[in-house]
Amino acid sequence: MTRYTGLIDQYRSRLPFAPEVRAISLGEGRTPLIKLENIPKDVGFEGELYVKFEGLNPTGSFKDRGMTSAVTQAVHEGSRAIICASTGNTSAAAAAYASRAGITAFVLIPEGKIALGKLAQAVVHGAVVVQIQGNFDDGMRLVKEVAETAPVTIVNSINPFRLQGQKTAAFEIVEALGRAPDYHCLPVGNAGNITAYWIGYSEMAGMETASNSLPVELRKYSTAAVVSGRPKMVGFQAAGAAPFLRGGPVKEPETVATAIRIGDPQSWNQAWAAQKESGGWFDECSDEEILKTQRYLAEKEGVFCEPASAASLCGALRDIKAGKIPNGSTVVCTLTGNGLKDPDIIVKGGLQGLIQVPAARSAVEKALLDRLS
Ligand code: AN7
Repeated sequence: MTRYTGLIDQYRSRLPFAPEVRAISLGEGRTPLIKLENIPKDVGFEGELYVKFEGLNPTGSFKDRGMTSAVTQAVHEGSRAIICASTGNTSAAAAAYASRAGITAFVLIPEGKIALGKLAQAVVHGAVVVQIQGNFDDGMRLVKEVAETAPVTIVNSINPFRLQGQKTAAFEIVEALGRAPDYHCLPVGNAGNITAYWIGYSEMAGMETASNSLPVELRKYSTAAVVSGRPKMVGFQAAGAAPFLRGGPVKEPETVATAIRIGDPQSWNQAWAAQKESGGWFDECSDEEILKTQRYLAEKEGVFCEPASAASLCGALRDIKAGKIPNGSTVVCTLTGNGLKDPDIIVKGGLQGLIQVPAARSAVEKALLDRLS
């Protein structure tokens, strides 16, 4: 047995890091690919339906994959500070990896629109938290402006090292299945993750993609084929924040899934390339559908993801029912973040199953028996 030390050590030969580059890691990656059992039966699906549960990364989201590589590179280049705009998860990861590296994290977050757990994470790890009176897109614009002069490294997904780390999720899926799935479904906000998976799947198949944002001269790593074939990439957006469905930026994005409350995705071209090259599509889910799917997954399978993450399964199940994803297919949905980050959303939706009784044996027994009959 060797101790798992994170995805850079695991996949260094397939990443743009020389052997001597010290990895800044919290043991991210190696998340479970859970095969759903009850939901496929419930909807009459005879294929294989998996969720890649990225909520089990160290800070509770897939951002840790991108942050280990972005911070590793920043430290390697001698940077003393990183900066990002965030709807919450990027800032949580940036804060944690910066503290691990002993550098400063500046995070710009939209006031009042991030899940409380994520805000707590940024604070507890000692990031400098700047709440702006604007949304993520405003924050992203400001980060780019400030970084022109200030000595800080941007760790949003416009930093190509972010996507390099995130592509490893596709590696893990291919290794687990022994092949690429037929369909891969993701929630889409800033569109970095769908781009990263497509880069990862393409490299596993030894194929080129126009989605790769890493400058060619930095691609000193193996892209040797491991399997043949790539999945169709399917991206789901929240209906109130769906620029890929509207054909251009959305000025005032609004959704309960605050993680993907983004109107002007930075990886616009790369995500379109992934969709076109793979033969996939974009679609949207209403807030109501998203929250329903979040609960359905939690109740039926024991997996608690955050609202934005549920968009992938929400759309996949709709496309399965419609036959757009044929019965018998192998489908993977990425659950990007952990439901524990945002307990408010569940409490607001109503605490079904909560019974109040006096502290007496008879009352508790009656409550049990009523529900077993
Ligand atoms: C749970 O944290 O953009 O399409 O600033 O937190 O790669 O942006 C978060 C995005 C999906 C969308 N699910 O991924 C941020 C941020 C969750 C997320 C997305 C995010 P991208």
